[in-house]
Amino acid sequence: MDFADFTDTPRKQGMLAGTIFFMLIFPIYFGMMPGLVEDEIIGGGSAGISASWSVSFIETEITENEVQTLGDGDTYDTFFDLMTEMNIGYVELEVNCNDNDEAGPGFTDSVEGSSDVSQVEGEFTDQNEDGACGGNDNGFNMRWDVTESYTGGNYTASDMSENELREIWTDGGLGRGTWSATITAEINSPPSPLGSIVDSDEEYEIRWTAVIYEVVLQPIVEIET
Ligand SMILES: [Ca+2]
Ligand SMILES: [Ca+2]
Repeated sequence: MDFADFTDTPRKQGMLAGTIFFMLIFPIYFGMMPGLVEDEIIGGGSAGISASWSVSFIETEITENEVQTLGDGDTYDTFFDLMTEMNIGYVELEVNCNDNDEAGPGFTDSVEGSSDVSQVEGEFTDQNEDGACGGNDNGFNMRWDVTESYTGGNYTASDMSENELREIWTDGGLGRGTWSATITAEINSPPSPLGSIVDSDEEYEIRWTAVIYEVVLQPIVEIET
């Protein structure tokens, strides 16, 4: 049997071409495989390769709402137990109130709040806020970034590896625990000619929100032509 026996029909020529193709391709394929497999195991993807990435975030909110009616000088302690397997972007406390118990302006109720982050994992700074219950200002907001500089906005990262990006977009396990704050009501009432009290209390809506996220990294492939 000589070489002509392999090539004397178009079918045999095709088979021979296919055989040569795989003889060339397989060593290249299997030569690359260990590297690809290693990256998958160590870094969850192409760990060492710097490239451009589209960075985006899939967000979910964990919320807790309550409404408390407080009289002048009353205080109320609110608690938010936060536990999640996902990354925490930030935690926010909003206290809203809208005093419409008087006809005119001048006796608007207000609220003060001070946080207690001592039962939360990490070094967070306590905040003090206050706000009137009317006008442009209904109540107050407090916010703590758990992942540094978290906005949730999409962007393009250049010359970064996947691992470098995943190190940026992590909360480091912080922010878990019990967030809490004490709010104090201030009620203002106009003097009534009949001696009765026009306004004696206010309704305060307390809303805790934790924005948690999963980071989505997509390589941007540029094909040079
Ligand atoms: Ca009032
Ligand atoms: Ca009121």
